Amino acid sequence: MHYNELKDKAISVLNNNWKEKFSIPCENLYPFQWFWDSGFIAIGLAHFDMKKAEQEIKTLLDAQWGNGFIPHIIFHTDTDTYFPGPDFHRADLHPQSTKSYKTTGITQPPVTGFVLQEMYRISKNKTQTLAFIVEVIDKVFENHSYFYNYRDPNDEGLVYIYHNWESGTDNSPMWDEIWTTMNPPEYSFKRKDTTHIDASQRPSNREYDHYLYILEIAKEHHYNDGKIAELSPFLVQDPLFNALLIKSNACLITLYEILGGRHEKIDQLHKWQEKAVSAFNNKLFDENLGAYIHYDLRNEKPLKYISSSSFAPLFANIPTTERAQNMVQMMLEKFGNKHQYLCASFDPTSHLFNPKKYWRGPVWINLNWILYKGLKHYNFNDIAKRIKQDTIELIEKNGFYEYFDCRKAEHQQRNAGYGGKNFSWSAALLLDLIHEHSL
Ligand code: 2M8
Repeated sequence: MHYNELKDKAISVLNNNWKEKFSIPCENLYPFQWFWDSGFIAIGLAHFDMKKAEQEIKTLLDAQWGNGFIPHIIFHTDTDTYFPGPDFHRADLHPQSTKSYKTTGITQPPVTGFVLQEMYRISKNKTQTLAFIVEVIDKVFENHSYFYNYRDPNDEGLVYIYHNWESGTDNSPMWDEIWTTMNPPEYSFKRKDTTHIDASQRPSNREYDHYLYILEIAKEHHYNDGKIAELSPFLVQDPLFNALLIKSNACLITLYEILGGRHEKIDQLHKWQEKAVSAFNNKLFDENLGAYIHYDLRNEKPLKYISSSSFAPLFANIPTTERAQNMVQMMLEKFGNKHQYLCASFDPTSHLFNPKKYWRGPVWINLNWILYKGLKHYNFNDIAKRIKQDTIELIEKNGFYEYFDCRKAEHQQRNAGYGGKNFSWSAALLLDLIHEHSL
């Protein structure tokens, strides 16, 4: 297929998922606006309709709470085709939650800072795009303030997530150890996702019990951050989440410098950044594994597993060049043999790896995009090129699925794209990748 044809298809996926002032990730499975999806989608929209890209971000930030928090889902419509919906989440229990929208009381990886910079890079009318950035940038800064003020109880420079849905990598085997420390009740609830998608590709009901239990505890305390830090059975410092926050800090600094003035904000961002990068390198790097890992703050122990999140620090310029070289070596050894597409979401050499199930192994386009940018930044051009080509090939062969089998053999006889179809961020980030002619 010629790139132009692929590009047209991607644009039509995004246009079909556009709902007047925001985008849904895909029809049926995800009928609302999601935080980090919106960010990636805006990057794609910026390539052919900057006004829509701006609107996507404005709508997202319009749902920001009084304390700077941005919710992970904004329930724009009243459909009951998704569980758990607003009546379960009850974000209104928090005194500073938005009164204008129904939302969740959990968040997602803070992509907005780097998304603004990507939009500026893509823009053909920089003056107009800067006018938009002036309108929204302080809200993103307030969001970062929220994280450093409320999500870093030991003042380490690393923020925690209190729910696996906050990580974005919802069903990663990473969390399995944490589930063994909890014993939630067996809730009776009606899953909606498994009416749209083959249940073997989604989390189990028992896993959902854990997800709901954490929310029940947060609700019981009206989503009070102090209480959550004290009581939530899930409290994790996640390298993907923190790397995206650090990348977004850096992008806010660049954008504020372009805008001029705002010295206090720039100083504050530098302070957060210095502390964050050093804590990240000291606490989240495991010398024996040679990889960045998650840290279980509740049980005070590192989670010693390698996943695609382990390589996200490349995107935020966190490792030294020497460390980055070792990371790439390991990526090639574990994730990159010639029978596999890059990059599986979980260590393919682990017994916990499952190439068909949600975040337990398949390739995800947003992570590939993050890794591609990171590898290019460090001039690992061959492997960056391979990730880009693999990403394009997976979509060309299968269509714009939510996730893909990393085993090349699986793609020979049949379709090996899984989860939702016509998935927005797969289309959006493909547009961005094919737009860059080099590599
Ligand atoms: C998936 O998560 C939602 C819950 O947030 C779900 O499974 O219902 C994840 O892949 C998440 O990262 C993504 O933002 C969301 C929408 O695409 O779907």
